[in-house]
Amino acid sequence: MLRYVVALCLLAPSWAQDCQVANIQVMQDFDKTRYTGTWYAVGKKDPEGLFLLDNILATFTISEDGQMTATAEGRVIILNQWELCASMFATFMDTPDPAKFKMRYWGAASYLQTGNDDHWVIDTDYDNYAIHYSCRQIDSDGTCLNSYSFIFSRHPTGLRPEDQAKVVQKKTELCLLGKYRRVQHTGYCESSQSVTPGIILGS
Ligand code: DAO
Repeated sequence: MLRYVVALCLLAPSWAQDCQVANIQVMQDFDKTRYTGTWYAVGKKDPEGLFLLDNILATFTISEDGQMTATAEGRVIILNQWELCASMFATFMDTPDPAKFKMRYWGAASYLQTGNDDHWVIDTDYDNYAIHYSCRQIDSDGTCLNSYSFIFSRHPTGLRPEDQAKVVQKKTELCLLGKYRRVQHTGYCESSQSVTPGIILGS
């Protein structure tokens, strides 16, 4: 019996890191009410054709019907040259797993990105850090071909030192260690307006 327990323990880490999307462990007993409020993206693994660059924050709320919604903002460059602060909106459809949502998102202006993505909460302590993951395309071998992931913090200055190890562990389990970049908060979206390209062109 002991032999089987030892063998299982040895196998567990490789199972957790087999990079199969179907085997990704999400937050247990996720409580979306405790997730509400503002989260600052302090790290990001970009998808193909990235959209949000930096100064990214998302504010989650629960509407009266219990559905989670969010507003988000971030610096973007559209049409390869127009830099602006994008205001985005998102609604989240519940699924049987409380940490897995189907997200629909769109921009305040028609030239911003729209889409439907998974929104999985991998881990959070609700008060300091949260790790988000979305796979846009699963490969024939079950791994993810095109994923993105936000490391969120309640603090715009970044993660607390005591949360770093947990986040590194989760990045590893997602098979994304080394693929994240730091997301800066420079106040761009506070000082700039969400101007339309037409206005930029006319100025
Ligand atoms: O930046 O490349 C990218 C992908 C971002 C998808 C847009 C998300 C907009 C809404 C986010 C709400 C909560 C995370």
